[in-house]
Amino acid sequence: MVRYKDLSNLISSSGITMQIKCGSGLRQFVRKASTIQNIDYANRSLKLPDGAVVFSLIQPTGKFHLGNYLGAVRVWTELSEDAPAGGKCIFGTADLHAITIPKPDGNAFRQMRHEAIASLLAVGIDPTKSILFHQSQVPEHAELCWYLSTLTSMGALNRMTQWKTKANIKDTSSEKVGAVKLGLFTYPVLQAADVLLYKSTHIPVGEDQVQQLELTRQLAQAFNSTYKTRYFREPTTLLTPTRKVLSLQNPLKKMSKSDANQNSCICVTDEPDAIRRKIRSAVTDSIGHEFKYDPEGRPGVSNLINIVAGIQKKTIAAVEADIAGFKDHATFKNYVTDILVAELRGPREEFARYMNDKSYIYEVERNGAERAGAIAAKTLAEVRAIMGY
Ligand code: AQP
Repeated sequence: MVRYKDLSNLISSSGITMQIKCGSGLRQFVRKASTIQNIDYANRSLKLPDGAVVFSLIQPTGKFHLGNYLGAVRVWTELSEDAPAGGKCIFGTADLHAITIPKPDGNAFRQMRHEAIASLLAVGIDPTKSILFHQSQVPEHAELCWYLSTLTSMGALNRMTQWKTKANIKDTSSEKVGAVKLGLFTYPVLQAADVLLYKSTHIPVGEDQVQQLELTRQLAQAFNSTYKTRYFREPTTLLTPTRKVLSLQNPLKKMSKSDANQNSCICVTDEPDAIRRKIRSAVTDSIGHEFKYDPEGRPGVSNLINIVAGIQKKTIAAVEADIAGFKDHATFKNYVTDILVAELRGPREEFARYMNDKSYIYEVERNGAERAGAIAAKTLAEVRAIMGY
């Protein structure tokens, strides 16, 4: 896992900076590291190089939450509003990955897939500017995954943290390892195939994906060196300042769609009353006379400050200054609630509108699959030729 501090050091050590502009007038600033770029709202500016291919998926495993929104999908919208010249933005659902955890029945899953597309439209992704599709609609993902799996060592997969977290394994000598399903263990190989299939250059994700994207880069190198080619480019990870939103009930772990305790998550589609109730019950601490950012000493309070900073695109210091006069938890939590309710009103209303228009969602999915499929088919034809098939 990359800690915020390590990441900042890594990024600032590169010393390279890059201007980025967003269509909404929002301007952000990105510092360029060799493999990770940090989107820094405080300095503003966001412009990807010509020809950039921005790619990211989200699992349709439940309602999108604040972590998905602030860590990933809001910036997808911002990037696609001003898509790079000669480049592409490709977003969708990771519905093949979604079945690596306990599965809902077919009808419920169908509904979750629709909801995921409706949520992406609701946060403002325009399907005329971006490709929006379901991973399962493009069979080339699975074929490239197979080719890449022949280049992936068990040791590399064993070092990945996600399968251990999802299977609740702390020690790899545990007996529980034998019961882990192959799909969960090899999840990062499919993820590498997703990214490389579109020759993606920039991958906007939350912090939990950093390790898997490093494997993607290694597999791109392994393919190139095995087949003596320069075919695959190594993609750059794009991280937002709110790259890790924590559970409201246990601020030592990340907010997660599949968390059994739904009070741990604020969903993008939550009604104001639900947001108020969840923030009121959010775990904080007993210090009520001041509210400061201190992730180790005060993780619950810090998480709420981080959420506000993410929504308002402010620095942590600016949010601390705004709340400096607060003298009790009720005032602090009401402040956070009001900001969340105002921010999520638009996406909630848009989500309801799209869910009432299923035929439009089908059309978006069909059109997206056709466009994604055309790119994927070309890549796979080239990959097969390189490999000698
Ligand atoms: N808590 C988070 N903070 C910041 N970013 C987050 N993301 C997820 N959780 C947080 C980012 O959202 C994108 C989509 O995530 P995903 O659904 O593909 O997978 P995930 O990371 O496993 O998300 P969840 O919510 O925890 O899903 P479940 O519970 O189904 O496994 C990614 O870019 C991710 O980094």
